[in-house]
Amino acid sequence: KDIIPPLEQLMVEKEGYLQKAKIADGGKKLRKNWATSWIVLSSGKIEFYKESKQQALSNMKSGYKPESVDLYGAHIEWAKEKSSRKNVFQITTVSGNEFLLQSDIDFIILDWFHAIKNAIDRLPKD
Ligand code: I3P
Repeated sequence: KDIIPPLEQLMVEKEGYLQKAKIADGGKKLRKNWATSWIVLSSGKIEFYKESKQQALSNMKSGYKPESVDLYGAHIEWAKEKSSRKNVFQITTVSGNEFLLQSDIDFIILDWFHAIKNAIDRLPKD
């Protein structure tokens, strides 16, 4: 048992740190609160960890679960008007969750934007 790693771990496409703010939950607006998040993109989803995944895995004893975002039917768009910060894009899920992601470093945010957009575009549309 547990010799084979979970399939999702084999399918990680991109991971790294970004600034993240969740601004709506199920369509309900939330107070914006930027924080650093460790972000893991795999085929149909994004996971947000409050710490690195490595740290999170070693803290599993507390039943720690990352916030998971279902990318099926999700939208991604640049969101210049949603923040005073540069390089902000928004992900909106079918369930009405809205996340802003940001990095001061242009190539980092561009790489993330295209990786997530490609992941969404590859998913079946219905
Ligand atoms: C918010 C905080 C955010 C800011 C947001 C403020 O204040 O300063 O960083 O977003 O602006 O309301 P508070 O901490 O008191 O909630 P940006 O950094 O993205 O500009 P906003 O209300 O214009 O979104």
